[in-house]
Amino acid sequence: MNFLKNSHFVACDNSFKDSKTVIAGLPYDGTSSFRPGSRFAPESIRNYSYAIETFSHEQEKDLMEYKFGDLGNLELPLGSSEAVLTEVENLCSWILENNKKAVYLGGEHLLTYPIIKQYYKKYKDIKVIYFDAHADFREEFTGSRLSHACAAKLTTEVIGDDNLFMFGIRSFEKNEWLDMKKRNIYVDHKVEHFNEVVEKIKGYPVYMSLDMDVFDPACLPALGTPEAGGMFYRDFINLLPGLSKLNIVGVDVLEISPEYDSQGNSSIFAAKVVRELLLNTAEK
Ligand SMILES: [Mn+2]
Repeated sequence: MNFLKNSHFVACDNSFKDSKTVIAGLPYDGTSSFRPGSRFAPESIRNYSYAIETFSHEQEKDLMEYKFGDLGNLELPLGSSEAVLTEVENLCSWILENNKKAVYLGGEHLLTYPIIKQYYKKYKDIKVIYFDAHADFREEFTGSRLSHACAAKLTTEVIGDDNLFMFGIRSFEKNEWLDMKKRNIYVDHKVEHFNEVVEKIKGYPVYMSLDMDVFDPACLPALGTPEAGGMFYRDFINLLPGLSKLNIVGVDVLEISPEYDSQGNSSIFAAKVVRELLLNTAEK
């Protein structure tokens, strides 16, 4: 495994050994179906992290008070999805063996699949909370099952239908809709119901997959596949008390395409979300 490192997320400057939670960039967008470029997001989010405070008044915690590290970007054999997924599995396995929590910065949503495969090896009772605008439940997309359009379906193949909890989904292809209904997949458009799920899954190891297109393109326009009708920043902040009751063992933040970010708003928005998630999972 090789890492390319130009900078680190603000205040995440501890060594891997000393860190309790590590950031890892996964610069892959090989199956993006509309506006590629999420491979550039990890570096962009890091750069913009210097424009925000390390302190969150929402959680009354400061990044400086904890041991966070940033591995940089995993060097990936771009061009081959299979080879990329193997590298991501190797990275994830190594982080888990060392008992670290991780915040993965993508990159596209297919990356969740190899990550979940490794988490499932370690935690057989893992639950996944999946925030997205899109169902990602296609059987295949343009001839391949290894596509970001199939990420949620691939996740259920690893953890089972009952262990996936999807929020914010507002875009379904007809067959996805029918398949998800038939299989009784948990899908809720109302994040207000999030706390009911929290009560159900607290005590279990939980992985959080956050496709940033769950947010409304009005506040976060630089996305691979923007979709009207999404969450706003305040909706996310309202999730934090629930999240802090959960045993979050890993997080991914995906699908920002910074080439469309002419004002930098989307990366700075994402940097603030990452700060809150790091602090939410922080242990001293
Ligand atoms: Mn999506």
